[in-house]
Amino acid sequence: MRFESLTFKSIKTRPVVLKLKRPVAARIATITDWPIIVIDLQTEEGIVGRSYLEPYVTKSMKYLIPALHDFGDLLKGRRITPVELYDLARKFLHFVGYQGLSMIAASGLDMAAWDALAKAAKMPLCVLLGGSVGSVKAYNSNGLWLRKPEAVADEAIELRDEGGFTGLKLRLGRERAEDDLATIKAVRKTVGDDMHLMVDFNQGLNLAEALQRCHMLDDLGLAWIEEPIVYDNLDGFAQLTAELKTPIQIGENFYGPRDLHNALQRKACDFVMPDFMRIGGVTGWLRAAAIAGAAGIPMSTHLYPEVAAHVMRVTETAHWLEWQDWADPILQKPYDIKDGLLHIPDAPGVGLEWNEDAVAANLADI
Ligand code: SMN
Ligand code: MG
Repeated sequence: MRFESLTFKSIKTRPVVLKLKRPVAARIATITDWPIIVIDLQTEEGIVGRSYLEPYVTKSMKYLIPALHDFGDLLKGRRITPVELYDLARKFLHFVGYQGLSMIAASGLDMAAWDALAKAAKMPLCVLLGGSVGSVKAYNSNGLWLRKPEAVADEAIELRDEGGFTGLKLRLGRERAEDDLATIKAVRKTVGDDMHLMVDFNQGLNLAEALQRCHMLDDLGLAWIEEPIVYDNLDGFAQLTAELKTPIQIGENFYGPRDLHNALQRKACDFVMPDFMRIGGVTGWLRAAAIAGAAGIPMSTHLYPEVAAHVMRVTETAHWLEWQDWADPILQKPYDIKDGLLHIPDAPGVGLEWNEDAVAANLADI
C-alpha cells in the first residue's frame, strides 16, 4: 500500500470522564470531572488514527459525538488527506457557524487523520511534517489553582519535581489582589529565582480590575500574564498589551487561525497559545503557526501535549509546551518528561494508544 492511498472507513467515539487529581478551581469555573472524547478513525487498510477531545463540559459530548459521526458518513471512502478532509468537514457545518462545536469536532477529526497518515507512512508525525524527533521545552500546568498561598507553594515543589520543570503556571483571580500577590511571593520563595512563572486569570477580571491588578504584578518578572479579561475583548487586550511590561498571553480561545490573525492585527497580545480543539487540530495549528512566525510572535501550546510536542518541532516561533497529564490515565504509554523537556516517542504517528481497560472503566453515561 502506498501510504497516500489510505482510505477513510468510519469514526468510533467513546465518551470518558476522569476524576481530576487536582480539581480545577479557577475564577470562572470549578471542574472535578474531566470529559474526554476518545476518537478512533478507522481505515479500510486497518490503520487506526487516534485523537481525543477535552471539551470541559461533560454534557457537551452529547452534541459533539453526533457531529463526529456525521463527518464519518460524509468522508467514507475518501483518501486520508488531512487538509482536504478538514476543509470538507468545516464546509459541511458552515451553515451553523465555523466556530464553537463545528470547529471542535473538525479539530478532533483532523488530529486523528494526521495520526493515521503518519502511521501509514511509518513516521512520527513531526517527521512527516518535515521535522525531527526530539524534545520540547514544557512548563507544568497540572495545578496551582486558587488555594491558600502556603498550599500553592508546597504544590509548586511537587509540580517542579514531576519532571524537573523549569516553568510553572499559577492561577490568579482571588477576591483580593493582595492574596494573589502573596501567593506569587510564596511560590517564588520556595522555587527560587530561576523558575519561569506564568500566571493565568482565566478571563476573571473586568478591564478596570485587570488594568489595576496587572500593574501590581508588572515588576515581578513573570513570564506572562494570561487572559486577564474575557477572551473576545480584543480592544481591552490591546490596551493591556500597550500598558504593561509583562507579556500578555492569549489564544486558548482562538477558533481557527483567523482569530489569531485578528488578534495580532489588533496588537492584542505579545504571545499566543492556541488550543488544538479550537485552532483546528494539526491543520489549523500549521496555518496559525505561519501567521505567528511571520509576525515574530512566540507561540505556546494549550492542552493536548502529545500532538503539541510534534507540531512544536516544526513551529517557527515555538515557545513553551503546556504540560498537563489529565489524559494519562487512559493512555498506554504517557510521554517521558525529564529536565523540563517532553520527549517524543520514536514511533509512527502521534504515539497515542489507549489503555482499553481504563477507557472501559471510565465510560460516561451522557
Ligand atoms: C485551563 C485549562 C484547563 C482547564 C481550565 C483552565 C487554563 C490553562 O486556562 O491555560 O491551562
Ligand atoms: Mg489559560
